[in-house]
Amino acid sequence: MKTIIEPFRIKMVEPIKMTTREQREEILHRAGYNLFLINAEEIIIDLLTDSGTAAMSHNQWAGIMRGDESYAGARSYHRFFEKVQEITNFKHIIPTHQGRAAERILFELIAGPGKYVPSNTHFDTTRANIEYQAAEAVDLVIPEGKDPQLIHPFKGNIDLTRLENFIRHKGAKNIPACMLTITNNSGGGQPVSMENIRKTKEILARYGIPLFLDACRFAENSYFIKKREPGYENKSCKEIAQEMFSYADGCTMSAKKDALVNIGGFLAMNDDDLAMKARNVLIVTEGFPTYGGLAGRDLEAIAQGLEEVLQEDYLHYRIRTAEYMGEHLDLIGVPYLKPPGGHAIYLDAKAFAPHIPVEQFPGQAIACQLYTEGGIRSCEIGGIMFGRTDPQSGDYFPPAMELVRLAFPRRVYTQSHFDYVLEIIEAVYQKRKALRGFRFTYQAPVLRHFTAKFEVVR
Ligand code: P71
Repeated sequence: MKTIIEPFRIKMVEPIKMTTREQREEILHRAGYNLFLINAEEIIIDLLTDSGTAAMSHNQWAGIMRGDESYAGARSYHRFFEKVQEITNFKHIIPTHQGRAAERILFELIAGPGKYVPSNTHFDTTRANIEYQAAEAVDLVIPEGKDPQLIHPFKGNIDLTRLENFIRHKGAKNIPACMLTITNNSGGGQPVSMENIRKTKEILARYGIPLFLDACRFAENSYFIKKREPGYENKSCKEIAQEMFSYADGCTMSAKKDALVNIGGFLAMNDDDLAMKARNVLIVTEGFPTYGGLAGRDLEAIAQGLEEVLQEDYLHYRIRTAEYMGEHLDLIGVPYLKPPGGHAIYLDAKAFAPHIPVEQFPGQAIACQLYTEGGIRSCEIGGIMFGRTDPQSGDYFPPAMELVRLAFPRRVYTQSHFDYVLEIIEAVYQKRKALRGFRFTYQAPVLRHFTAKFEVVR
């Protein structure tokens, strides 16, 4: 079947405001060519992020009404706890207001100067929280994971040989934990195989190092395992998720992704002593351990979302959407990171606009043109986000890939919205030779992509 049937009906709508090309040119100019600085009302299709942008179901909204707002031991906390425990089987589950709060608490307790935390690829908030504790975040994804055109079923896998060499070289006592980001967001939303998770755990166990999953997109990762890894085709996504978590000692979670909610997260683990310390930090900075900075109704919505996200009809529709985008980009010859990830399509900007040098941010040129052409907001994941300039020499170090991420909010847009996005990408691609690069007119010292301003290089 060519048509993706969204496995839901719509009973509440939010109008999209249409704009003209002239209006968008003016808006973009005013925003200093930074899409983060454009108001959401001035966007037609918003693919900036899949984080916190999901549409909740009728059952989640019903849960919002049922939320128990008691300070301590609320009914909603118990429902949340039981659901997370059913999937992860972790002993301690600590709610937080979002993923980075869980990261901050974990790394405050285990990281510090002289410590290393390896991962397949750390997401930027995870890296920032490790570095904030003066520890080092190390990315050890397999080489296939860095080549946008290469097809491999599990491009999110960690390089097991490099991991073991790294542990031997740095010493196990300096490695308080290893992380696996499932799916690997910075590497293109690519999955990690069950075999890779299991073998990572085997190596770590020999050295007494705990494994933590960055579990934001665990359900999408489970579905990829079901579809791509021999032996899992007849297992349910929930069983696959349960097996993935069984190899880990804990996890951080941004519920804004695969818990289908607009805010929330948690930190989970088996270690009693670490959990006690984490709860104590939580009480100082987030809230009492049975709500952790969230309202009772949020916990209720997370519990319900975790139930819905593992339904196969939903996951089929979800992964099929990215695949569908990939198939159509292939037909029109537009280069993108292959195979399509779980939550997004990433255009390969170096191949799309080879005439723009990386110092002039080809990804930004494409992202801006997608906005001017069709009011689409995407996100540059390339030199602006990850490039570094040496303060002494002034030398510029670009990242391995220049990408433009079009991330898909969950259950928000229909197939016709995606067809429109494809039309706009095609129009921009046809006129790609006219794309011009950008230079900074303002940049902040850290996380510059959020607030930077640019001008066009003529
Ligand atoms: C995404 C985000 C949201 C985001 C965050 C920072 C800059 C731009 C966009 C958030 C993640 C993530 C992974 C793998 C932890 C977090 C933090 N992703 N791990 O992709 O993808 O979660 O936002 O709830 O704090 O747009 P948090």
